[in-house]
Amino acid sequence: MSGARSRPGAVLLEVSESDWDPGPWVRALKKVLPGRRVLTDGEGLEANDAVYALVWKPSAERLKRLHSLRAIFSLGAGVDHILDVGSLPDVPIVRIVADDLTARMTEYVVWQVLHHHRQAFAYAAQHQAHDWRGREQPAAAEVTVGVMGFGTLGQHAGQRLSSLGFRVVGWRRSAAPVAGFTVYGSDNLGAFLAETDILVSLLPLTPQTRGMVDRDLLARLRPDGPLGGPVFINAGRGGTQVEADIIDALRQGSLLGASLDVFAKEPLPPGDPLWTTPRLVITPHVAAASDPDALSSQIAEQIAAFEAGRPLIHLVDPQRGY
Ligand code: NDP
Ligand code: OXD
Repeated sequence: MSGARSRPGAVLLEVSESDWDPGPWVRALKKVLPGRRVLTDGEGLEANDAVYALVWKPSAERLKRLHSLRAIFSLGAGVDHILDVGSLPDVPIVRIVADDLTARMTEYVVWQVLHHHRQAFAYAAQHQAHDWRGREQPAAAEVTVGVMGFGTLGQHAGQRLSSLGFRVVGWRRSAAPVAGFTVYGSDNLGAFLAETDILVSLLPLTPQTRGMVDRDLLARLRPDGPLGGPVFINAGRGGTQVEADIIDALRQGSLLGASLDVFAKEPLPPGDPLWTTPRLVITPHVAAASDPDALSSQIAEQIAAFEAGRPLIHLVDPQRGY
């Protein structure tokens, strides 16, 4: 017993993605958790002793075998990949909230908003046609960006977009106010959409948000804004969108443009019709990658605080789904 006490509980990295390289995480974690075993799934029976599981798309079977487990850490900000596993051990689930990840997401959102605002598709076509003509360009202040999922990432991106001059409104479950922004709650979706020219979704995937961005929702965006039509950007989760409806809206022209970083099925299959849909930017779920060096120290600090009897922070509410 005393021997077990003197040896700090092991950490298990459990990631079921075939092309995932655990090396950078193992190296970063060993630096910030000196003296602690950092195991990967390959370590078989020894892995069953892990006290903390650091996971991305974990397997239910593996989690069930961790009889000493005290907490699960998501290796990302989202946790649908954990909650989807089904019956989970009854331990706290912690997600990533970190400046590095937040800054990366804001970069992506600002990049895509500017891409559509500055008419990048139209100028790319003009370039191909050697067509030297300036297009009418609305000012940022004339354009309203509506951020669905106005939480940690949404508010930070919203602040940066505001400082570029865009009008930014937020939509969140609680409708809790955020200084400097108009914030709508779940029961005010219609009013939020009606004034939105560029819709940015940073929603988590939950039973409530699954499939919510469909043709009906897209049809409620402001149709006659200064860009000539609405735009949709999704860097939250692909399961929140109905991809056939986005394809139709882009082909029919009711959607001026779209940017998708996340998809119902990832990797996006080679023959998927999204690949050939016009005025669509596709990126392979890279909006805000989890950087092992930037994020490991936060996980180590949480473990140290927890073992010193202080509460874990950034806890997930499994009932709410995020
Ligand atoms: P937060 O939990 O801080 O924010 C989530 C927001 O969504 C909150 O504002 C919440 O409302 C709102 N929300 C949740 N459910 C509903 C609902 N049913 N109706 C209206 N609003 C709702 O999460 P983060 O901002 O840190 O992350 C958001 C998501 O971004 C992650 O869950 C993940 O899926 C995705 N992500 C994607 C990455 C990528 O590379 N593409 C990288 C990192 C994250 P309230 O504030 O009232 O609780
Ligand atoms: C995350 C992600 O949730 O990368 O952090 O998708």
